[in-house]
This record gives sequence, structure tokens and C-alpha cells, in this order.
Amino acid sequence: MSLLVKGGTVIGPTGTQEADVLVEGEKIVAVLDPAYSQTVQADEVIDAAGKYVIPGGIDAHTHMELPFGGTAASDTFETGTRAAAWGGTTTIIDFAVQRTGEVVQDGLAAWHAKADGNCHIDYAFHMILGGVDDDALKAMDQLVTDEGITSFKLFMAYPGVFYSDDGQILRAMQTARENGAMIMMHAENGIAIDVLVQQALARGETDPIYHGITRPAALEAEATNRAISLAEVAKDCPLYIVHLSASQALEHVAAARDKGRNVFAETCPQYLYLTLEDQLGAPGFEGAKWVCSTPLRSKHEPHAKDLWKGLRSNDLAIVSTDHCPFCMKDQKELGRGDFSKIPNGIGGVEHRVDLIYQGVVDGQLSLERWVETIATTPARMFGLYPQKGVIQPGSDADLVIYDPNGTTRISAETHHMNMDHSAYEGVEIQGRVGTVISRGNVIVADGNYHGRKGHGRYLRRGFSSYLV
Ligand code: DUC
Ligand code: ZN
Ligand code: ZN
Repeated sequence: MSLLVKGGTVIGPTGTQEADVLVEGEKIVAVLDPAYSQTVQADEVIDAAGKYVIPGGIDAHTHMELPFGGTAASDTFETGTRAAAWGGTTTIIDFAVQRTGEVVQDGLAAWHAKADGNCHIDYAFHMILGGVDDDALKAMDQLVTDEGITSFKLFMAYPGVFYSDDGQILRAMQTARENGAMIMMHAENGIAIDVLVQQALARGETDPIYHGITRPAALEAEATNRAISLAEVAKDCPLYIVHLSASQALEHVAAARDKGRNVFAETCPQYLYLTLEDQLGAPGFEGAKWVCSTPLRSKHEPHAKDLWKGLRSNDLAIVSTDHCPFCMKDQKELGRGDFSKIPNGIGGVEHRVDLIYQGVVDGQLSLERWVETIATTPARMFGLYPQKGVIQPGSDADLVIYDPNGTTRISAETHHMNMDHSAYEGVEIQGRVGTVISRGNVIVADGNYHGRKGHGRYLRRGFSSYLV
């Protein structure tokens, strides 16, 4: 089966070109100058005139079905990957979980069992290490060698749940430095945050906004800097800071990068568009919708402006979602009267491609940087390149035909995520995902869904291409 995507503007990280994309089976076989593609015969031709043709989005940070805060993230691999496809994301990298006392390989097997046969798009895993000990360190080597898992997430937050102390972090970093893996860090000082949380609750400060107030930017910056220092001691172990939200944390990343260190970072759309006051501080209990960690930051400080700048300068390499949805009903409501019991997470896997395109419309990013931060760099950072993240012969035919003249209105009534609200309710995007192609299969077209669960395959990943 061949497919010709004709007449569109193909966008990659290094430029845009008028080109036709020829697909055979699951692969891209040619990117053709339109002047030379007249003679090409294909079983199906898709007219992309006036549209952008971009590599399928890669969301490098999702939590489908994550057990957390006494409940579990409300998107399954089936519902979450379907919603991702609707929004132009054709690959996710989810986080398998090992908790203290558990065998790492068992945690991984449990994640495979959740995802296997259920995904609408291709998927890979990072591994969360919630209990770094001798066995876990050995397991890191085994996962790198045998399982295609080359990145491990550690937490400086959530004492008693996922937390690692500095000694555990250092040992995991030393192991990663040896086996070539990346350490991903949730950088917040969880020990200090827990003190602030208890003090706030004792004062009767129970509303959702206190979730943000008890997780100050200084404690994200401190942990970020500490992680960077520990990675330096571990002979410049590759370090990737997840969901970076504070200007002060970004300054530490930028300083390390200026020294040539193997330090990378991502941010998420919620930190670019949503704020402590307007969302987390919404009247009554509504702010619970936006309880996530790291938290939304104050609109009276320059965080969002600095994050957009970081995306332009590459101090922030990637936009991921940290998709971790919880419904208000029965889930977020667990924290009514006590913000510390609100399950942490925002759902957004469906909206990332659109929300960052809006950054192009608003003059924050170039078209090329849009594609780079949502697709090409995630592929390169996490060992999926050039199978994913680029439109070139030999790569998987994961394509999005994006309409810059369309519009998208985000709403819980129309989204496809398993959530009873939207974090971006009413937001208008001046662009629209048109056709979505996953490994040569048209899965979204003209507002209709043609994908199926089980189409998505597990991807074994290689090493980051940013490292020697
Ligand atoms: N942050 C969240 O908001 N949810 C899940 C885990 C995390 O680190
Ligand atoms: Zn995290
Ligand atoms: Zn996360």
C-alpha cells in the first residue's frame, strides 16, 4: 500500500520546503520536489495543499494508569493513546514504576501488561526507580541491555512514596554514567516541602492554592542545582530535568549547559499558559483541577516568559505533557478540605501539538522549533531517532497534516481523554490537526477516527543521540 501526501509544506527542525511525501507500507520512502512527483503513482493521494506536514508528535512524559494519591490516573493506555492520536501525537514514552521493595523487572512487566495490545500509537517506557538499592542498580544495566529502556526517573520529592535521598541518587547516576543511560529528575526538595505542607494545614490553609504556595520556586531551584551537582560528581552523568516550571531552576540548567555539561530539561504546556493565581487559585475547590507537581507558578513573576525564551535558546529542549489525568469526581475530590490529598496531575496529551503551535502564532517560537521541541528532539533525546521524529526516507511514516487556517476549541465536551474536565477549557487554538498517520495508516482524517487499539507497538530505545 502506497500513500502520497501531496502539495504540503514539510517542516523539519532545519527548515521548511514545499515537498511531497511518499510512503510505502509503514515507512517514508521519498521526500520529493513537487516538480518531480507528477509521475509518481500511489494507491492513495492525500491533498495537503495549504497545510503543514510535520513528523508525528512524540510525548516523552506520560503516566497512563499511574497509581497515585490513593487512586489511579484516569486514562488507560487505550483511552490515553487514542486521545494522543486525535491531537497529533503518534508516540508516547510512559513511565513504568518500581516502588521501594519491589523488583524493578516486576514493575516493568506490570507496565507491559497494561499497555500490551491496548495502544493506538507506538509507545516506549522510561523506568521510575522508587527504591534505589543494589538490586535496582543491577536492574538498570539489564534494562539498558535487554529491554530498550535507557532512561530512569528519580524523585527528590514525595518522601515515603517515590523519594530517593542524595546517596541513592548519586549511586544511580554513577550506574547510568557507566551504562550510558539518562537520569531524569523530578527536582523539588520534598523534605522541605512536607514541612511547609504540615505548617500550612496546621494554620487551616487547606484550599488547592496552598499546594502551589507550599512548593515554592526556590525549592525547585535548590533541587535542580543539587541534581546538577550530583551529576557532576558522577562524572557528568547525563541528566534531564522533567517538568521544569520555575525561572530560577532554568537558570541553573542554563548555567550548566553553558559549561558544556550533559544537562537537559523539558517544560510542559501548563507552565507556559496556566498560573498559580488564575487556575490553582480558582474559587472554592475548582483549583484542584490544576494541582500538579511541579506546581503552576505565579503570573506576577516572569516564569512563563523565561520558559518560552528557554525553548527558543534550547536550554529547554522538549515540551512534554506530564499527562496524568484525574477526574474531579471521586479523584480530585479526595482532597476536599486538605489540598495535600488531591492527586497530583493534569491531563493534556491531546493538546500539546496545538498548544505549542499557538506559541508559533503568538510569535514565541519558529515553525521549525515547534517541530523540534514536540517531535525531533524527543526522538533524539530518548534513542528513537531516526525511526521517529523526522520526515526522511527510512523513517516510520508517522505524519501530521496540520491546518494553519483551521481552529481548535478545547473543551471537556469534545476532548477524547478520560477526564470530566479540561485544564484548558475554552482555549482557542489558531490551527488544527487535520490528518494523522501512524506507521503508514491514516488514523485521524476529517474529524473521524480510523485507528484501533493494538496498532501501537512497543519501541525498544537506543541511547540519546546528544551524547558521545
Ligand atoms: N507530578 C504530577 O503532577 N503527577 C504525577 C507525578 C508527578 O511528578
Ligand atoms: Zn515528576
Ligand atoms: Zn511525571
